[in-house]
Amino acid sequence: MTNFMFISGMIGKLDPTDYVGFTFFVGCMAMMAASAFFFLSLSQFDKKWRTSVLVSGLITFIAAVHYFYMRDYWATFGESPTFFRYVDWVLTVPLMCLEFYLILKVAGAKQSLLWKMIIYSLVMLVTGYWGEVVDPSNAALWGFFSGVAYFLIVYEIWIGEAAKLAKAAGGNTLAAHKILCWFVLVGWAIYPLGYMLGTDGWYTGFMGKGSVDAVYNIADAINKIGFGLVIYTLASKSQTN
Ligand SMILES: *C/C=C(C)/C=C/C=C(C)/C=C/C1=C(C)CCCC1(C)C
Repeated sequence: MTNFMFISGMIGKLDPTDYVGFTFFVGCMAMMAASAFFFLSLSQFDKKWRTSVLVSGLITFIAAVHYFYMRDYWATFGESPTFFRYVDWVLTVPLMCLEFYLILKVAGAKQSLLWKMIIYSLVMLVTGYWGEVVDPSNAALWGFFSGVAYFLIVYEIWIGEAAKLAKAAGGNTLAAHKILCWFVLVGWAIYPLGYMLGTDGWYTGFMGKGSVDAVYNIADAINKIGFGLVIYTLASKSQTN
C-alpha cells in the first residue's frame, strides 16, 4: 500500500474521464510555460520594467509549483486540495496587488496604497478559507465578508486612489491599468461563483453543487497568465529603444 501510494504519488494516476484532474494537469503545464516565457523575456526589458515582468513570472511560477502538488493531491485522494489552493492565493494575490503598485509608481503611488490592497486581499482570502474549511456551516456569511473585501479592492482600482494615479500617469500605463481593472472585476468574479458551487448557502437552491476545482482552475489560468501578459505588453510598449 505504501509502495502503491508512493508510485501513484510520483506519476499521479489520472483517469481519462476525470475532467477536473485534467484541468489541474493543463493548469500546471500552462503556468510552467507562462513562467518560462516571462523569465526568458526579462533581458529584453529596461531595468524600469524588469521588476514588473519578473513579478508576472513569479506569480505563474508559484502557481505552477502549487498546481504540481494540487494535481497530485487530486489524483491521489480525489479531494479538493483546498489548503494548497489558499496557500497559493495568499502568495500570488498580494503579488498581483504589487503589480498595480509597480505600474503606478511612475505617477507617485505610495506604499500605503500597496499595503491597503494587500490587507484587503488577505481579508478576502482568510474569510474565504474560513467559510470553505473552518466553518462551512456559515459559508454564506464568510463569503459575504470576503465579498466586501473584494468589493473594496474593486473600488480602490476603479474609483479610488489607484484609479486617480492611473489617470495622472496616462498613456500606456492608464490603458494597462484599465485592462487589469477588468480582470479584477470580471475575471476575479469567477471565484465567488466557484465558492458558491462548493459550499452550502441560500444560493445552493438555484445554483446547485458543482466542481469548485474546475472553476478555480479555469479562473486561475485566465487571471494569472492574462494579468502577466498585460504587464508584458505594457513593458514592451513602453520600451525606450
Ligand atoms: C491567482 C489567484 C487569484 C487571482 C485568486 C483570486 C481569488 C478571489 C478573488 C476570491 C474571492 C472570494 C470571494 C470574493 C468570496 C468567496 C470566497 C473567495 C475567497 C472565493
